[in-house]
Amino acid sequence: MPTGWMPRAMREPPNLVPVSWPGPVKPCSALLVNPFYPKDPHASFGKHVLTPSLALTSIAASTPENWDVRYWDENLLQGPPPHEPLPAVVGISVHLTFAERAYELARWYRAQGALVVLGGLHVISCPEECARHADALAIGDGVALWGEILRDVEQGRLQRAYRADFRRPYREDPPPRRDLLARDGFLTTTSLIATRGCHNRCGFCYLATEGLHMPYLMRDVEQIVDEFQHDGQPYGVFVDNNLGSRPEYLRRLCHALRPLEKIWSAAVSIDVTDDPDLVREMALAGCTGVFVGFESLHNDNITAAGKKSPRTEDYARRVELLHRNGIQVNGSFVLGFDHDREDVFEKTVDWVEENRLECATFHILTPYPGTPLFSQMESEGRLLHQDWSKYDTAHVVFQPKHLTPEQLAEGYAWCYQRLFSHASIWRRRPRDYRAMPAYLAMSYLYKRSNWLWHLLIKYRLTARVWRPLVELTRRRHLRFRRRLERKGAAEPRHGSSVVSAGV
Ligand code: B12
Ligand code: SF4
Repeated sequence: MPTGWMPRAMREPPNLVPVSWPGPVKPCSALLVNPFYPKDPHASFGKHVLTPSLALTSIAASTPENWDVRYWDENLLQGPPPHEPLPAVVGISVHLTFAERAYELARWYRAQGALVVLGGLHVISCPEECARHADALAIGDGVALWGEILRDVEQGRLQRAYRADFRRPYREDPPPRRDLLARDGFLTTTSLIATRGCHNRCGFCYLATEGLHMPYLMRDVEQIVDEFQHDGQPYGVFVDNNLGSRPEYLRRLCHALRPLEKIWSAAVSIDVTDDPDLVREMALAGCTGVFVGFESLHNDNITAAGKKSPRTEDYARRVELLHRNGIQVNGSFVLGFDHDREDVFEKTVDWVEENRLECATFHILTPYPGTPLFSQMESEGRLLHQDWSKYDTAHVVFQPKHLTPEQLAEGYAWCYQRLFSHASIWRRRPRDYRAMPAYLAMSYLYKRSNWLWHLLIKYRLTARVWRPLVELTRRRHLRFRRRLERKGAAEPRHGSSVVSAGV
């Protein structure tokens, strides 16, 4: 893949027309904005349109009935968000990587006379910084807060900050407003969330952020089935941090999903393979791909991160178990841990190829503010800067122990170059020749089409291009399931080929 070239639309946010005076606002109207973030030149530009975030569609669902709500995702390349007529309230999601753009949008809307509410992960970890750019902050679960905020606006008593934790049973939450998403603009609009939290607390993960209490909560499986059915798409993506933290729940969910005859992918930790029967249940329920945080192939790195995980020597056997059940594996690897040396890059990609992982995602270790990793790096004087826009796991923001920052950055780029090369795609091809055409089509579309992605996104062609491949995959998967049901255990083969997108 040409990693140097990048269309402007993928690098820079759309221009905001300067405004010099406040205009009239449209009462009881709200706009929710997902800000632009620059895409990683090494990874696939298509990533954003494979897995729509559920943050704003979930909040939109709790909008009071007398309010209008609109949704705008700047990453869909349709220009700047609307401002005429001016919404009374603009809600903006803030993550550290796009915090600067969120603040720019906040300034623009406030200058015109709209009230700006900021929410999202960065508001939870850095509330003081965010408060300078907002009329109100939503710290924590936005679904619990959004309705209250809008009612307070109506009554002219907006507070500076609203707080809600993530302990409330969220089966009461209304289904997300997926109807607000551009249906043609995404591979699927069916992002689903069944659980919140994770049984692990890895020191580098945002779930370990100080003050964030997110116990593992599960929604009723019937709610998930209803939402999946109602959105009418053949493929769904679970955006849960870890769908497999409670195996018994996952089993119940699989039983409920099985009759739908749809396909789906989810993020799980590799210990989901402790029980081969559960893996089979997943396959029979339509799981065609898992996103697995292997993190590292060095056991000392896993131990230092505080992750409860099987030994890395056993990863290969577990990957094979998933493959035997027709489930493809997108492995996530973090580079730059304290036990990583110069050979980490080659060793990791060799392992990915040996085990024929259909996809892999690489991340440079990134200390998110508020996490134990951040405190450690700060106390050891190893943070290079606090420019949050570079805290995107594609830049080196700390001093690695056994590598220079340059070696880490180059090694990261090399990993993607090799993974996206023709040779690597070929080496990782499925053993089953029947799975090959779809695998190759999807790999080339996802990994080698960055020259094309901005056009597919801008002209809303994503669904049109992917849908036939998704439907082909679903049908193949149904045939595979019938064989699996008959045999009781699957023949060795690779899964169907919807890229199980992960972060
Ligand atoms: C879908 C997703 C994506 C999608 C879409 C991203 C997007 N911005 O639109 C894709 C695949 C493109 C993606 C890419 C990346 N992602 Co991502 N992604 C997710 C994922 C899996 C689900 C998000 C979601 O829907 N959550 C469910 C909703 C309901 O929860 P929520 O987002 O927290 O929102 C709640 C509150 O925060 C609040 N809230 C949020 N916004 C607002 C706004 C207002 C106005 C209000 C009132 C409230 C509010 O209310 C919501 C309901 O309670 C999360 C993991 C997770 N499970 O959350 C990671 C996650 C957000 N991603 C992460 C990362 C690191 C990335 C990447 C940097 C990875 C990479 N190297 O490519 C990129 C960067 C993209 C970017 N800058 O955003 C990290 C962020 C860590 C951090 N501290 O910032 C997470 C947490 C994963 C992880 N475990 O580390 N991602
Ligand atoms: S297993 Fe994954 S989601 Fe769970 S705490 Fe660790 S990094 Fe976070």
